[in-house]
Amino acid sequence: MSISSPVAFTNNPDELFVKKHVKYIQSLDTRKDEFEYWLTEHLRLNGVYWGLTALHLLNDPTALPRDETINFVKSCQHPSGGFGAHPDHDAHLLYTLSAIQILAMVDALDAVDTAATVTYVAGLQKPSGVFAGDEWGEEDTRFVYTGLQTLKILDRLDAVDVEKAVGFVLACQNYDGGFGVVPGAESHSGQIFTCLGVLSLTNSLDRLSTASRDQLAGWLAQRQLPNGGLNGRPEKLEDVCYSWWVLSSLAMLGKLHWIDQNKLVGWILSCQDEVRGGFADRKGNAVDVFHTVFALCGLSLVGWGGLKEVDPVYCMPVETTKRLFGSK
Ligand code: GRG
Repeated sequence: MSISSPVAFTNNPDELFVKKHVKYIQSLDTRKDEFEYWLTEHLRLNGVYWGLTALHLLNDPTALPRDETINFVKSCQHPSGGFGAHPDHDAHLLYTLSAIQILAMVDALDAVDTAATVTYVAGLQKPSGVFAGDEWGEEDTRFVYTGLQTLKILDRLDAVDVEKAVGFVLACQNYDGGFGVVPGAESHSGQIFTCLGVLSLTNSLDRLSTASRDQLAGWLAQRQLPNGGLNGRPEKLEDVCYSWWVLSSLAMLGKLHWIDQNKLVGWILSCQDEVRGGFADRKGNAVDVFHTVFALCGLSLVGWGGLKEVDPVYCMPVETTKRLFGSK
């Protein structure tokens, strides 16, 4: 999905420390003598996806070595077809999507057994249409999105019951227009992203009425706080990652201009580490790759000059989704 915001947005390129962000991401895999590196092993494959997406948006897609990246992804695949976060970790849908997204970005989907991946993902759909995250059974809208996006990239949505999956997502919509993890659960912008993502990638957004889409966009616009930052739900603190979950949702609804983009950009930029690179959840806190990618995705969605365009449905560069799905 390509987004053009009706708000003309101008930026000063010097305010975004592009080279420092690239260096920060490259440094992440060289910190094997640090305790924190080993504490985050359970997120390694997600971390590679976040870092690689950020590097694509920063116009430096080869800053991570392609062959090593592919070999690492391969080493995380189980005979079941699913992927773990690290070799010898259990398979889970969250890592399986990251693996397939990484391979899609480096154009190497044929490096792994994708037929087995389709069988793994399809086996996690339940009679209600929801997906479980793994064999242990936690079920919610995050896994409907991760399952369906994985299959969409592999061009195998036919392997599951898409109508039932869409029905489950629609049943998660609340009286305030938002969506939660399961029917009746509190609206949260992270879940709104996953639900709108499912509706978008299955071409079902029109299953929401115009009034309901407007109500939802209004709820999302209210996530902007006086300092310009966005929170994930009412009465909560702002966090840079909502520059993705909220903005991508508004983009899917065609309502990016319902927030003050200049104010948001100023707030996102204040969360950079100007010395080491990377973004924190809030100004002055420690940076990490999760907040770094979603800060850059937010800047990309509002059209920050010099960044590559991100696809609000797939959270990958538009260059990749165009190659996969053709221009929309
Ligand atoms: C491909 C981008 C992409 C995602 C894959 C896993 C997933 C699909 C989506 C997750 C959506 C989600 C639930 C995002 C929210 C993450 C987050 C910051 C949760 C924090 O929740 P709380 O309750 O924070 O700790 P608040 O801000 O509500 O206090």
